[in-house]
Amino acid sequence: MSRLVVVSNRVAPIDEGKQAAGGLAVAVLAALKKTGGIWFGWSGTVVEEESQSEPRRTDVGRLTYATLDLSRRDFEEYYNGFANQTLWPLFHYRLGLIEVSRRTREGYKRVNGYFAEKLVPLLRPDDMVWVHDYHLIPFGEELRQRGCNQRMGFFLHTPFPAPEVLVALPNHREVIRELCAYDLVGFHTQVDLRCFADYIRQELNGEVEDRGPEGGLLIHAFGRTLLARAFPISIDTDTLVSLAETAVRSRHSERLKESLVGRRLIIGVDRLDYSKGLPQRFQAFEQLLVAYPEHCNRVSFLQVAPPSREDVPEYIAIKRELSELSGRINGRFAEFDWVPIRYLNKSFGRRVLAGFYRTAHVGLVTPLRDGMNLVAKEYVACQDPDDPGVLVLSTFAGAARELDSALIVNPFDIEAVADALQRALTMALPERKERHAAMMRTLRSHDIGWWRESYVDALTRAPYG
Ligand code: GDG
Repeated sequence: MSRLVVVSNRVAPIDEGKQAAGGLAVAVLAALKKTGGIWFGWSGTVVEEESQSEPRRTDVGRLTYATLDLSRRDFEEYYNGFANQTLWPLFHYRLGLIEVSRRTREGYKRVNGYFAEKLVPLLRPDDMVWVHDYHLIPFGEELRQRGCNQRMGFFLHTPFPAPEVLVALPNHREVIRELCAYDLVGFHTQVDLRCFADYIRQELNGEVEDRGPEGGLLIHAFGRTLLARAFPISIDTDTLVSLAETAVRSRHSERLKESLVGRRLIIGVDRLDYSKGLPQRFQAFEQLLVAYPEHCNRVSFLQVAPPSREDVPEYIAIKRELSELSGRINGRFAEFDWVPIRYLNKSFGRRVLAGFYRTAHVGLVTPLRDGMNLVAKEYVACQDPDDPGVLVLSTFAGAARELDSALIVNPFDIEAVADALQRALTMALPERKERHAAMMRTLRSHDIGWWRESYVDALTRAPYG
């Protein structure tokens, strides 16, 4: 069996206790543990000098971590610049937020070339290379230019935008050419896949062959043939179920329950990112208290929001906005013995979170755009099947395609989200159980193992040309 070489911007800290908050880290570690191989990427360290070092290698069982540091300039141009100020807002349909600069685009290409250069000596001829996310789109082409002909796959963790949005990027054609250097390109949903196919047809006059619902699309463009397919990412369902069963009796969960003194709890857990719709979510909770005042002093909203990308101006702005908003809403509604919004800018361990999810009566997941959203799936998996909470989920999260027994909302429609919260808080047990059971069937048949196996299986069958 071929080794798997996973390449991602960040390699999760080797000490799992310190595991980064991002969804990618959680998913990839679960995938690599089974196959063994290499996990290659940025160490997370920024160094002041410009010199290019060799990868740092650490072996843990059958898994090798190989990491590189980034110089200050590389970090600014590649990570903060093109990846997070151009591609991230673009792929999340936020054209008003994109920064376009040749300097950061060149920095992005330079770092991808540097990473490829350092991976080449570690590769074996029959390895399969699996590259993750928008930071590393040119990585495959950079490897090919260095003579690598291994099977190469790419998986995009964000949405893929409609071509009408993508063309706002000055060098969009070049970016798509880079994407077409892979043998397999994976997206979360059929919607993303359709947007990609639309671009290939409309902008490149490329050919798209439909291989049926599970088979994906064969793309002929730039003189190559590749397979594009949807692989909705998921969670380690069984592990989360058992984690939540024990975590709910932990000290943290007990403390949370005691602090509620019989009140009900709505929970949100998100990286502090403008794509997650947090201001609208806070306003929807405020609207619930206005429209249904019986919930005043009866319901609390716990929002866990660990800070993210703190060097990027838009993230500084959203953090300030949320502090002001939570302060204003709490000032307006709080009682001497009740604070409506508990807004926490910090992260918790996975176990603690699992206990919090299970304690909460409503999971509120309302991104304005999201590739998948693993929190939605985690919330469902952590519920007590005999007395489950209700998931309120944005229609713009990839997860809404699968979790259609959630209460699906438009996150821009604040009054409708408040109404959905009211419905969730008053839903009778039989309906809650039925909705939960339907979603659990999906999460059990399509867990993280299914995602990894179906992707790796498709990559094993490459090349498609
Ligand atoms: C990207 C895409 C896609 C959050 N706070 C804490 C914590 N988390 C964990 C959650 C969940 C993960 O982080 C977040 O994953 P999401 O999927 O919700 O969102 P992104 O970080 O934006 O992930 C997304 C994903 O990649 C995978 O492809 O679904 O669409 O944007 O697992 O539980 N974990 C811990 N403490 C926290 O405070 N331990």
